[in-house]
Formats: sequence, structure tokens, C-alpha cells
Amino acid sequence: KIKEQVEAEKRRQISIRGIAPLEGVVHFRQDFNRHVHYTIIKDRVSATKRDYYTALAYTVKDHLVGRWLRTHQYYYEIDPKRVYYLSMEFYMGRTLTNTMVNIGTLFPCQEGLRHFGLELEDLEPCEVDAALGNGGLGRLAACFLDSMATLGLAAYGYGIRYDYGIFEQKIEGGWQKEEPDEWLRYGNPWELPRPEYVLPVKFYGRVEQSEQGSKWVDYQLVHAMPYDTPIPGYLNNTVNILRLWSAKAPTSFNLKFFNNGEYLQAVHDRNLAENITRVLYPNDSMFEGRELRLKQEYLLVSASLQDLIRRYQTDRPGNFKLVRPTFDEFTDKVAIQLNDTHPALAIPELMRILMDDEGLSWETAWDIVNKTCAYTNHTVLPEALERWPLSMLERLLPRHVEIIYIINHNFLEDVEKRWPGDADRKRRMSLIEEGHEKVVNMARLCIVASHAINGVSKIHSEILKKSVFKDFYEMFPERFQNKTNGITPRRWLILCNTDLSDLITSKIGEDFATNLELLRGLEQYVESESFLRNLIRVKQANKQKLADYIEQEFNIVVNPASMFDIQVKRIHEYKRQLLNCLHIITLYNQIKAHPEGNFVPRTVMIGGKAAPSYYIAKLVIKLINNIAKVVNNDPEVGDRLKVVFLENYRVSLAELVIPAADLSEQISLAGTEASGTGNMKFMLNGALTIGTLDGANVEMVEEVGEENFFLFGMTVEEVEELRKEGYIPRKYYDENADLQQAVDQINSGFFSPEDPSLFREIYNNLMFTDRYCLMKDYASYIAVQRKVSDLYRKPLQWAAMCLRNIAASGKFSSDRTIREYARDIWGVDPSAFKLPAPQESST
Ligand code: B1H
Ligand code: IMP
Repeated sequence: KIKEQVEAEKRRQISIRGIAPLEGVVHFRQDFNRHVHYTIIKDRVSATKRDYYTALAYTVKDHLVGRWLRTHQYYYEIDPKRVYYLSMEFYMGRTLTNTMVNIGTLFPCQEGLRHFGLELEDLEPCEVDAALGNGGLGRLAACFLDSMATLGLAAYGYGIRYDYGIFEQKIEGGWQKEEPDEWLRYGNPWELPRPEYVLPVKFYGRVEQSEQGSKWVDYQLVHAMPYDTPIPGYLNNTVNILRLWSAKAPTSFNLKFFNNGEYLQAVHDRNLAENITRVLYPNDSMFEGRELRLKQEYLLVSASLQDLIRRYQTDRPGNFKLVRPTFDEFTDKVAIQLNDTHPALAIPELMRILMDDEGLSWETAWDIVNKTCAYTNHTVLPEALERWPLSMLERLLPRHVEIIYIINHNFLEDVEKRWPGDADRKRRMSLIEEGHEKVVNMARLCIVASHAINGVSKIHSEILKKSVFKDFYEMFPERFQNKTNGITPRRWLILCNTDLSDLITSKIGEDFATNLELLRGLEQYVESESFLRNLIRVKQANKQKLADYIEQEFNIVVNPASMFDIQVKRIHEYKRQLLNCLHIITLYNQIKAHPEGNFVPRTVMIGGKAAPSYYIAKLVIKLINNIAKVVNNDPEVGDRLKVVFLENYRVSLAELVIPAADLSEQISLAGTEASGTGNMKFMLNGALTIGTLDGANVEMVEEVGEENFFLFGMTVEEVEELRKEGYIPRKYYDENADLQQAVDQINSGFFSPEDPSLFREIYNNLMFTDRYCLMKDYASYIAVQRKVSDLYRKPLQWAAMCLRNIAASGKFSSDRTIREYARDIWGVDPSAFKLPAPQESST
């Protein structure tokens, strides 16, 4: 008991968790009780864990509303330039603990709960992740919201409120099975529906020309209903908004049946409209040209633009009195960031509104679009680039197609002026590509219409200029920028690794939370054995927590002293989970060949979802699970090697897994991963990285030094060189006996005795195509993995290297990224101004 008090006192002093004045705790208990009683309508006898979670969520949310209202009053008062982040994905994860961290009430809430005999750690898991994203792109949007609020920007996220987020992954017999993610089943205490602000969105119909210009007629109406989620900044009393749209059938929907007396049919058909926002498309880095997806993209764009124009024109929410009748100031008051091309229809839609509804000329409208819109590219994989068939666009959005044609016509005229007679260049640059069917290349549309185009890491931005968009770079060099991705240190350090952030605070204070470069101050402790031992102790505790989870969930006992070697990300060929498999098999074969050998024990964990229609990626999941079965059940191997597939990897699981990692696998083929953000999370949490010179890895090496990073594999230039020569994967098989053995085992059914040809397709891929050059990079990967094992034998040296990585990770705060967007693209100033705190009261 006394020890507990001492511990509590120690934590009280480390104020990163917030101070717990007695008064605050008392108020908390009253508020919490009130919600159990009045909101949940249960008593202490009938309340379940989930009820307590929900009551806690409402209690915490109450602390947001004062700040929320004030923030927006303040914005209407000072009328700053607004930033709009348009994204089809916001991968938010859980909200409860994040909110407590950001408003500084984590500790008082923890204290208060204990009075009821409740532990925050037990209630937290009741919250389902808001998983409205696929992976990196969606999580980046979520980190950006946190940073924009923390930097006091008047910024809004706009997205879609999918009824079903990314599917839940179940592993059955080693195969991935998808189940719907019913994240709203128990309600969502964090969102606020705003039925009073619904907006109409038009689909189909045709264009009529008249004296007044073009008019879109005979369309079908769908309503977009906004749901607001508060986004608190870190300890600055700012609360921004994420506004998500949900499709609603208008009362008049399909009334032609109604008139025929087909009332029931008319009501049933309302689903047709409401299905638009039913489900998130589960593809990461893969374009699927479905009409329903196009409708989702247009719904987002149309509703968001109407909403932000309304905000520009009026002086308070819901007030339709025009205080700004003209668009003269629009470009000074609005910045629109397009998160990849998914919201690219914002371009023709804004043109349409400005011309057809507001009566501006083409030139004026075009100038406004160009000055407000900016485009972020997230991938160079050709199969991920959006190319919508013109025929589909024409049917759904006839007026927009006219506008795109005019944009293209004007643009190609400019190309002709610049490069007279260069027909091939015009073909290469046309927004409309002629193949067996005509398609609109959305990336080109975005480049032509935006004042800024950026990649998400240095190397990726260079690739955009040098190859993917070379012609466009020659035409608009001043538009191309780089904005290296980042992650929010609030969620990815303070929230998920409280012990590490306390340890850091004990040395350098707590300002690193908003100034991550201060972590450099930890470098001076690399020689301090006592600090390194503390670091090791924190890591060990995190590993134990993950080991407990794995034992409980998967019934696999892992050795918490073994090296935790982790690769978690979407399953995709370019990310090369298969290369990791080849290493596991090689380790296994070495142990089998020298059963008495002195091996460094490893637990290799791989997790991630495969797109449901991505056959090869799903086969890789099966292979990982089959390898695990062989390896984990071989008594000769013992606990020197274990393989775990981490089922249903998602944001909340990442928060458990990343702090427990010793080794982070970032092994994509150079030139394929635009940035990666998982790589940064591992670095910040004290893992070492084995990785290629790809994406943001390049800049991690720059920050920490090559000697503190396990680099392997070809460079982008070497990949290019090899491809020019003609790549023959089979050659590496012939040269390398270990590789040959591993590949043969996959092919011969060693891991699938019940169906020896199960993995034939993987074998054929490797031997005859190998688009991502696994065979070539295998040898250098294995060699560097050996160095990893050697270093792991020397715990203090390992820990010192981890510390150097933590100290060097400051660049990768999304606060730094957002400062750069603010300065170079949006033209807004981050403000250190802290809004006054609202009166904290118990009612
Ligand atoms: C990234 C996507 C993506 N790049 C299409 N592209 C999608 C493309 O539903 N779709 O159609 C969904 C997602 N996602 C990732 O973005 C990159 O692969 C990462 O390297 C990068 O770190 C991340 C954030 O920039
Ligand atoms: P990356 O793929 O390494 O760039 O990581 C992207 C980030 O998105 C992760 O660090 C997680 O926070 C989040 N994420 C959650 N689930 C997934 C997933 O299934 N694949 C990839 N990323 C995910």
C-alpha cells in the first residue's frame, strides 16, 4: 500500500499524465456517477464493464464541449484562413485515452476510477477502433488532425462516416476470413449528428444549355448528413472538428413509386441512396473502379465544398445570411488539401459551383481553384492510380465531364505553346487517356489544377519529379514539393508507451510532447549504464504485456527474453512479407542443421490485412501461418524460434505491439514505399530497424547515422540498373544454396504436406517474375539479419543503439510535417496561443 502511494506520488510529479488535484478527482466521481445513472440508466449492480466505459467516455467528453464551443466562437471572431483536409479515410482508432492525454486529465481520471474499484486498462478495450481507413494513408490523416489542433490551426477534417470500417480479420485454418466491422453497434459517444446541416448531393441527369449558361437537370438527390467528432489539441484548449458525411435518402426519394401507390417499395428503395456510405473499400494501394466508390468520392466532395463555402459566406454556423457576397477573398480564407486523388472531383465541382451557381467566369473560377487546391501523392504503384472510365463519369456526373474536357483542352493548348508540335508529349500529358476505353487520369487532373503537389518523403518526391510526373515537372517545376510524413507523439509515445515517456520526462522534462526535436537531449545518456538499464526494463515490461496478450489470444507461449522481430503493415507484395518468410525458413533450416548451435532466440511476428480480392497476398498469410505451425511445433527448435501471425492488426493493436518491438522490419523494395509511417513509430519507441533505402527510411538513416541502422538491399538506382540489364530471378536461386533450399521447401509442400502444390503460385512468382526482386535482395538481407542477432547478444550496446534511435526520431513528429504544410502550401501560421480554459465545473 505504501509502495503504491510512493509510486502514485512519483507519477504525480511527472506531470505528463496531468496533475490530480483532489477537487478534480471529486468532480470526476460525481460526473461519472451521474452518467451511469442518467445517461446509461444503470446502477452499480446492473452496470457492465461496457457501461462503465460508456459513462467514462461521456464524462471525458463533457470536458471537451466548453473548449469545443469556445474554439469555434473564436474562429468566427478572428476569421483566420481555414484549412480543409479532404480524405476518404480517417483511421482514428480509439478516442478515450487520447482525449484524456490531450486535455491533461489522464491521471485524475485514473485516480477517480480507482475509487470505484475500476482500472482504466480494463475499460479501454471496450472501445472499438474507429477504423475508417486502410493503413498508412488513413492513419496519416488522423495524425495530421491531432497536429493541426495542437498547432492551433483552424483546420477541419472532412470524410465519410462509413457504417462499416475496415473488415475484421479472422484467421481460420491459416486463411484470412473477413467479417464486417460493426463499429457502431453499441453507439458512438464521441460523435454528434447534425441533422440540421444536411446538404443535397446530385447524381446522374443531364446538362441543359441556356442563356444563363449550363444547368444540371433531371438529377437524383441524395442527402449528406454530417456527424461531428471533436479533435482536441494537446493542452491548448483548442478543439477542432472532424466532419464525416453519411448518405440519407431525402423524403422525396423515388417518389414515382410513391405516386403509383407503391409506398412500401419506395421506403425499401431508400436503402439505394443510403448504401453509398455503407462500407469502406478495403483496398490499400489498389484502384478498383466501382461506381459506388465514385459516388462516395463525389458525396464527400460535393457536401464538403457546399459546407466550406457556406462557412466562408456567413458569420456563424447555421446562419445563411450572407456576410461575404463575393468570392474576392476566397483564396485568402480557404485552403483545400486533397489526400491523394480520391477527392479529386473537388476540382471540377468547385469550378461548377463557381460558374454555374455563382456566375463567375471560367478564368476567375480557374484562378480560385488553382490557388485553393493542393494535392498530396501517396504512391507510385501504377495499379493504385485512379483512372475513372469516362463513360461512367458521364453517366453519373455529366456536367463535371464537360468541365474536365475544357480543362484538358486549355491545358493541352498550353502544352502546345510550350512544346510546339510535340504530339507524343501531348499524348503523355493528356488528362484523358485513350486506351480500349477512355479514362480520366485523376493525378494529372490534380497536378494541372493545384498550386502545390507534394510527395510524402524526400526520395518519393524525387521519384515523382524524375519519373512518374516528369513531363509535368518540366511544365510546372515551382509546384512540386516534398513534405516528409510524420506521426503524432501524443498517441505514438505518451499514450501507448507511458513508461518510456515518463523515463524520458525524468531526464529532459515534458516539452518533447510538442517539440520532439528535444529528444536529441537524450544522446548524452548513451554511456549511462543506469539509464540504459532503465530503458531495457521499460522495453522488457512492454514485451511482457504483448507476450501475455499473445498467450491469451492465440494460445502461443513466447519467450519474453527472445528478440521480438516484428513486421506489421498491410500485406502487399511490394512490402515483401515473403522476404521475411524466406529469412524465417533459413533460420529454421540453420537450427535443424545445427541443433546444438548457439542461436539468438527470436520471436518473429507478422501482422496485417490483405485486400479481400488480393489472392496472392492472402496466400502469403496462409504461408506465414503454415510456417508457424511447422516451426512452433518442432521440439528441436524449442523457444529459439517462434512465429506468430498477429490476427486483426489495427491501430489499437499497433499501440500494444510497437512499444514491445526490438526489431522493426521495413523491407520494401527501394522505390516502392512512398514513405511508411510505421517505421517512424518503431524508431520513436526504441526498436532498431532492418530496412532498405526506401521511403522515409532514407531520412531515418540520415538522422541516426548508418552505423545505427541495419541497412540492406539495392538502392533505387541499382533496381533501375538491374531492370535495364534484364532481371533473372532464377540466377540467385542457382547461386545460393540456402535460398534454393527455402524456395524448394515452399514449392515441394514442406509447409503444406496436406496439399503439396498449395504454394506453387508463390514459387512461380519468385522464380519467374519476382516483380519486387526478393531473390536479388535475399543474400544481403540474410547477412544483415546475422549482424542483428550478433548485436542482440550485447544488451547494453543494443540499448545504446536504441537510445540513439529514439534521440534521432524528433524529425518524424507530424507537428513538423504540419508546420511545413502550413508555411509552404496553406499560407497559415501555427499559433502558440493557448485559448483560455473553460470554467471546469461539475455540472
Ligand atoms: C498509401 C495508398 C492508398 N499510398 C489507394 N496509397 C487506396 C491508395 O482505397 N484506395 O483506393 C487506399 C490507400 N496508401 C500509403 O500512404 C503509402 O503506401 C505509404 O507509404 C505512406 O506512408 C502512406 C501515407 O503517406
Ligand atoms: P506502415 O504500413 O508501416 O506505413 O504503417 C501504417 C500505419 O497505419 C501503422 O503504423 C498503423 O498505425 C496503421 N495501421 C493499422 N492497421 C494497419 C494495417 O492493417 N496495415 C497498415 N497499417 C495499419
